[in-house]
Amino acid sequence: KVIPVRRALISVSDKTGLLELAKALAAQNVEILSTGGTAKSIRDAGIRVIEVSDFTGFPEILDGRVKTLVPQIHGGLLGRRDLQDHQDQMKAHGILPIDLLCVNLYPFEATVSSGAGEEDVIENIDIGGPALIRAASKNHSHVAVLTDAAQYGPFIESLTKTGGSTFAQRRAWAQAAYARTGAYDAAISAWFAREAQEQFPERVVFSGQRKEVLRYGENPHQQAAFYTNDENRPGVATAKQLQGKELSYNNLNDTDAAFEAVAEFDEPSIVIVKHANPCGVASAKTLSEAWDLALRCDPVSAFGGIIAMNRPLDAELAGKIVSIFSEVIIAPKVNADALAILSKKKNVRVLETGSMPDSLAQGVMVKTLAGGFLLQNRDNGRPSDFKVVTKRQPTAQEMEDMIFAFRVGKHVKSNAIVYVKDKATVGVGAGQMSRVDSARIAAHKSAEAAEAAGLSEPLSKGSVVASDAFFPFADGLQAAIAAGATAVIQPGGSMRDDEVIAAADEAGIAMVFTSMRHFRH
Ligand code: 93A
Repeated sequence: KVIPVRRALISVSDKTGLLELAKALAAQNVEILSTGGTAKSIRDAGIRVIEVSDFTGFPEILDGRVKTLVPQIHGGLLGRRDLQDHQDQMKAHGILPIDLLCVNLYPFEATVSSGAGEEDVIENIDIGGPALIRAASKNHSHVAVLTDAAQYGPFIESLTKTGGSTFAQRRAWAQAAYARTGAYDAAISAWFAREAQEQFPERVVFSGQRKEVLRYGENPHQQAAFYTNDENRPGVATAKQLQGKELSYNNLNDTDAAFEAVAEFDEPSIVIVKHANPCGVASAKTLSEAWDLALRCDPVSAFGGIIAMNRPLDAELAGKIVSIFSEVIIAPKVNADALAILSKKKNVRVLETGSMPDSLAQGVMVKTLAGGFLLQNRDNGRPSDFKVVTKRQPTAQEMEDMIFAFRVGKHVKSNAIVYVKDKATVGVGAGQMSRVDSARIAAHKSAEAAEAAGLSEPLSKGSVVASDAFFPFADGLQAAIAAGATAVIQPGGSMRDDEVIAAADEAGIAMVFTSMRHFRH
């Protein structure tokens, strides 16, 4: 049965399609009620509209937090047309029926993703809108509810032809309406959950399951044990060991560093780690290609290293890996033919994790110090704001390599300097007390690697370079320029940024600021 529309309430944050709808309603002599901003848009288009506050005699108060949360509105949406008792009560309280509701909500989700601050986020929690939607949808036998501009067209068509809408239409719109308010509340609760995780309780208790007592700690005179406390995170704590000697304390620490680093990349990638620092990282079309490039970066350090990958380990790669001595191999999956090849080196520890972890996941890190400990969230940050600060713009290839280099740098101990070419590291400087030393060491390594590969020029020639924190002086940058880098990525924010930018401009290289630092100590 078609229910005619005589009175409509429109309250929309997103004004898309609003005027077409209002025009169609006005053409059918429908009385339009509306809230502040929406009423203004309709009025400005020359269409007759009544402000909700005029309709109810109650003003919008509390900065608009209370606009439509009044009995005249909710009574008008909820009153049953088929019950005399409801009709009598509405009459007694001066409540007029509202036959159509059109609402879209404050843009909570968009506000959160824009990175807005807490106050803005909270203010964008719509209360009146969902209340209206839920009320009208409950009474869908009598009231039509539109929550999406895509529904306006079919509604207008039906209104123009019949003066109203059918039960089937109203029921479908009610279902869509509850889906929308449900999703909206889920987004709000997810925001609260994320916020809560960012704060630590007054008293922190660490608990875990002892997985094994280790032979010793970092050194043979230290006792050690391995505890696990998150069985859902794929990685070293939950991996299955397929073969090899018992894992040592240092093996576990290094393997974790390698696997967490390789999880940063989407393409087939390899990370080789020594002493918790990457000494070769590469992404390529296949794991086997990535391996060749990762190994090229520092074949000397790769000896006795930890090898991590983000794709199933196949026979081709296994054949290459066994040609050098390595301590641990960790992969989401190890194919049977690959394992058969690795089994010839029965000491090498092979770990299978089942899947890859989410490198953007939240987590808490702990570091003990004498008489206490430090807690922090894990560094799951990724810069999204790349600002070119030099006269020269980076090429697309340089930009891709810089993002890769910066992401590798996050997993290198500070001060970290990482040279990259074609999504492969070609020189890594780690853990130095001065940034210029890291830059020089990385360049030196790249020259050595080129020599080992029989190349005449250092691999850093024509590379890009990433620095985990800003260059305090131009000297670190100059070392990179001397090594042949053509583009630089770094957080920026030094007192001497101007000098550093001038040095880059003078050398004709491109430089990008990320505004995000990746210290790792
Ligand atoms: O602040 S509210 O939670 N309180 C209300 O009473 C209320 N009524 C409608 N938000 C409220 N609305 C929302 O205002 C609607 O859901 C819509 O998104 C927005 C439209 O405001 P304006 O017409 O002033 O642009």
